[in-house]
Amino acid sequence: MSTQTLASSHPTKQTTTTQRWDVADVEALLKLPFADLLYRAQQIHREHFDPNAVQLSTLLSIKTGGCSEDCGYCPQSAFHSAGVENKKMLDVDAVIAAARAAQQAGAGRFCMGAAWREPSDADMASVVEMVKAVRGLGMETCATLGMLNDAQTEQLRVAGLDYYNHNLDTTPEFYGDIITTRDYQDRLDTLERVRKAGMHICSGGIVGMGENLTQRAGLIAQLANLDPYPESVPINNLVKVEGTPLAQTEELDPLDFVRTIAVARITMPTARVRLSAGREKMSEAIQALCFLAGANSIFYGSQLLTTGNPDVEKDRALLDKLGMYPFTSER
Ligand code: SAM
Ligand code: DTB
Ligand code: SF4
Repeated sequence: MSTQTLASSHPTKQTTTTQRWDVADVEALLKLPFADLLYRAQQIHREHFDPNAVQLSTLLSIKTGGCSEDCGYCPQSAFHSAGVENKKMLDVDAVIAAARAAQQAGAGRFCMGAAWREPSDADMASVVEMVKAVRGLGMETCATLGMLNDAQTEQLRVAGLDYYNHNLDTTPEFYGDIITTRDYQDRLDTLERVRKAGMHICSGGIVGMGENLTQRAGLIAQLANLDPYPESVPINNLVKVEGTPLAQTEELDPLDFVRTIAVARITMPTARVRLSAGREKMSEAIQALCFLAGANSIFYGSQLLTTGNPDVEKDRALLDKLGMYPFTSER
């Protein structure tokens, strides 16, 4: 498979795009004997990264609940009854205080999430202040606000946003089973805007939503075929929340989660692959296998958006046990 190297807007890093991945090729990787798969992923990981360094991102929900989209996995959708309280947007001072605390705890990146289909102009004015302030602390900034138009994308770039998180979530073939209120193409359009504006893309998906192996391969192929592929790739294991349509979904075999991480690493060699939602229920052994498979980023802090995550002490102890350490800023 031939590779081509593109200079990214990032001053210290290059993003490598690889020739298109067929879903069948990705599926074949997912089916490799486990040891062969992890060996391949680990080799590629070591070619591009210090395998013991992990990037730490802390999430904050800046606007919680009452979202007008019907994403079947999400406790914040107004279509479901997951008991999430609909709150107004946090004020800038509260966000700065949370970012400062995250920084003191060792996080390098701060990601601000909002339960919006898309931000309004009034929302944007506050978000711009938040991004500027968090950047002023010296942290990498990330936001996930839903779909963006050109003007909003430009506002975020000017404010100094480093990463925009917008997940493809699943393969196009399974997407309609999970979300009906916006199209796959809407997501691709937002990613394209972010890319054109020169910001880094954080885009991944959720596994364990009842997708089959081909559909899981389809998600990875979609991400890997973005040109260039995302700098940051969060792989979420579905957090099943009572009151959401996916609450009773059958549990994904944890080793299949590890396989997904390995295949993300192989197909997107220079991306930060994030072992994302779902860690609270994951054993330390499975998390260690994920790191061995090429994961080199985690959400850090006891809260994701509305659900829990391992607390800082627990994660520090795990990283210590594995001889791993935080990766400092890529900016
Ligand atoms: N509203 C914006 C959007 O959807 O683009 C941003 C926030 S939304 C909560 C960000 C991402 O969180 C979703 O795209 C999805 O991948 C992830 N997510 C939401 N609920 C989840 C769950 N229960 N388990 C795993 N990931 C989840
Ligand atoms: C991502 O890929 N996962 C994060 C972040 N990007 C925004 C969100 C996970 C949410 C899990 C459910 C919740 O806490 O509400
Ligand atoms: Fe809204 Fe985002 Fe949740 Fe979908 S994932 S319901 S867009 S907050």
